[in-house]
Amino acid sequence: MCNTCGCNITPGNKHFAYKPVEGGTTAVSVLKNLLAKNDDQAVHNRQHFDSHGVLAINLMSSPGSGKTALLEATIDALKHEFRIAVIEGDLETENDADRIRAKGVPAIQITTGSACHLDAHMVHDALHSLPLEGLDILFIENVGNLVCPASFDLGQHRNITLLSVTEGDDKPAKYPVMFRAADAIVLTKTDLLSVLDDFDPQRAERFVRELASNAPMMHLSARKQIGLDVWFDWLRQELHAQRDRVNQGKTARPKIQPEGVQLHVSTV
Ligand SMILES: Nc1nc2c(ncn2[C@@H]2O[C@H](COP(=O)(O)OP(=O)(O)OP(=O)(O)O)[C@@H](O)[C@H]2O)c(=O)[nH]1
Ligand SMILES: [Zn+2]
Ligand SMILES: [Zn+2]
Ligand SMILES: [Zn+2]
Repeated sequence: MCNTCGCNITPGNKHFAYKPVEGGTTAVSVLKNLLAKNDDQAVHNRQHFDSHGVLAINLMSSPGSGKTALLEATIDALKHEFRIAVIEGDLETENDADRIRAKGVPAIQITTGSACHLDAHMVHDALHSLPLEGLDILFIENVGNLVCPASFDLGQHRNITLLSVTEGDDKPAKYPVMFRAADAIVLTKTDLLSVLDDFDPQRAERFVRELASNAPMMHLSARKQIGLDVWFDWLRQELHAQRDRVNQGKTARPKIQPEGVQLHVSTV
């Protein structure tokens, strides 16, 4: 069905995809249907989060950019201030969830098999195993992938895109869909800037602004604990905003990008 990367059929949505289809149904229409079903599920997930006053944040980046390391540093610093839980997405292994649990915070691992992103159905299955009652912030660490996760609403309120200095400062230009989906961008591993003299943070930011994005960019090193306060303040501010929305019966949707169909069906 997905003749580009095969990632559209996930453990969460395969019951929709493998229903008998009517004659003349194309891959594009099946995929559009899956994305519509995903969006319905995402709305339901967001209702779960809002009804418990939880702020849900989706972390996206290429593999190894430092998502789990940032979560570990965040939990170390904030676990007495906020009640935090994590949903971890990976193709295989329970490793990231084990790292989070070692910090004393509940974590649910979703192993996606061949699917290179999380979808709203997988997140729904996970969130019913989490103690949402009394939770302040739920982090969802998406599968390491700088393309597909940007097009799937999981029910989160905000998207964070991470860019590590080891990846090159041109990534916002080469992967515009992902960087346009970011409500905030985190430049990670800045402790390595002194040895990576070809990474220019200002150039990276210029590429982001060329995408007409005004997302704040935070520069930090989870390893060396540099620049983390700005990130923590952003989280505090977002949690405050989420509580105000909940009190007013409102919600917030992140900057999901609509390119999912085109990205996944090369014949479109
Ligand atoms: N120097 C340095 N290394 C870091 C930093 N943050 C993470 N790393 C290293 O980068 C590697 C990948 O970090 P992870 O936190 O596992 O990255 P991830 O994005 O969660 O990876 P996936 O879940 O596989 O996509 C590990 O070896 C980390 O120790 C940092 O701030 N500075
Ligand atoms: Zn894909
Ligand atoms: Zn990770
Ligand atoms: Zn439900």
